Amino acid sequence: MNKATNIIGLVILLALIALGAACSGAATESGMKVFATKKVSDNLTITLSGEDGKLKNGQQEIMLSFTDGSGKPVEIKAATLNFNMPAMGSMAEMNNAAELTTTGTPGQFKGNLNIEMKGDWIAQVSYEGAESGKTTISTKAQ
Ligand SMILES: [Cu+2]
Repeated sequence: MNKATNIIGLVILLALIALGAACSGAATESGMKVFATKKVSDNLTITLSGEDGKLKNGQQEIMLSFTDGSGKPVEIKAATLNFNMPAMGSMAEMNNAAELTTTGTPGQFKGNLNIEMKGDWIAQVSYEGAESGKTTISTKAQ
């Protein structure tokens, strides 16, 4: 094979990889994969996603998304996200809040988060905008 054929081959390979990534299931726009979801109403579904499709023990980036029944973004202007673990025996209640920042997509927030231990965490979400309220979603850190 000459150089030109090699380059064309490489370009085709990269295009196929990009296509494969775009088609993989449950991936969000950001390339993150869903680990928890809650349908609050016909007009609102809340989705939590992460790099490996799971909530991890430790420092990580996550995504909090608000969409309607057809998967379109819902205009949420402000949101908070806290992960709570109730007291267990001698261990006090734990709260790990995500530091949220807005993205180019309305209703989609990026979150910086440090989960202190593996186990069951209750994601506490509050939101204001086209829809306002608060809810909880069960999650598990692995
Ligand atoms: Cu704990």
